[in-house]
Amino acid sequence: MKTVFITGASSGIGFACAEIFAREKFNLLLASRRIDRLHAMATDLQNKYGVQIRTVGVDVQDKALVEKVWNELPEEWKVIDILINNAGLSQGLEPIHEGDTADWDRMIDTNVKGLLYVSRLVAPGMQERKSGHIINIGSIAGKEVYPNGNVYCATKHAVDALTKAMRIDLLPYHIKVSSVDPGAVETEFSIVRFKGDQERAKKVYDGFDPLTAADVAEAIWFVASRPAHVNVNDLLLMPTAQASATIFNKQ
Ligand code: NDP
Ligand code: 8X3
Repeated sequence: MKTVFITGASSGIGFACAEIFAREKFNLLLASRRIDRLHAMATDLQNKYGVQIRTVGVDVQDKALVEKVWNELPEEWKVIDILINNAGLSQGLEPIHEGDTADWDRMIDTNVKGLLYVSRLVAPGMQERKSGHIINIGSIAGKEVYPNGNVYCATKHAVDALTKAMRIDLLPYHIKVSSVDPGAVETEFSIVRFKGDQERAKKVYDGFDPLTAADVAEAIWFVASRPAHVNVNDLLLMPTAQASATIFNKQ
């Protein structure tokens, strides 16, 4: 059986990926900070699909902790066929001159540095085995910038650049590198961005049908399940009612 490592699996897109990859009979290595939620979902998915699941509580911003958690894994759990670098967040939506620098640190440390720390540990095994697939979750915010999106957009542009760079560096080792870049998906993303303000978060999705986490997870599964000679470099998927980062057809 193959193993998929999904970061940010306790919610939203990562959670939906866990379900789909379990359905497809992958063993799951799941990571996020909220370990209780991971445990609960692992029990459910194990009962439903009979796959093996290992959960790790880790903050990807913490390089030493990421390394410790990885080093303590049993050897068989370090054989990763697919890495989905999904853990990420946005914090705040202010113009650059009013931004909270602690928010900037959290976004850069999670979306960029966290992705790098995890990839640095997983990629050498793929390189040795000359096989593997890294799927980075980017965003429409990695293709365009929008008012007050400044640092979040910069982190997702960095993910876009890193995806291209990884693809070049890992090419000799038959390792696929892809990115999946969604537009608006209704998850906990906006609740996190607006620091628990549920009402403000809900308004983001008023008047149109956003993508669901399951829509994005199905796209990720499509990318992951192409034949060996096919790589999807970049998959940008949007709600039908969204033409660009800021242009919506709201009813
Ligand atoms: P959610 O907030 O629902 O899920 C985010 C996940 O990331 C959670 O499981 C969270 O777990 C985890 N996470 C956040 N910070 C850390 C951290 N420091 N260490 C480990 N895990 C962390 O949002 P989404 O599912 O929407 O987001 C998933 C990805 O998709 C992100 O990279 C996001 O930028 C991207 N994206 C989202 C879009 C959207 O509109 N929703 C559109 C485009 C891209 P925990 O809190 O337990 O650590
Ligand atoms: C999340 C999508 O455009 O709301 O990456 O920032 S956006």
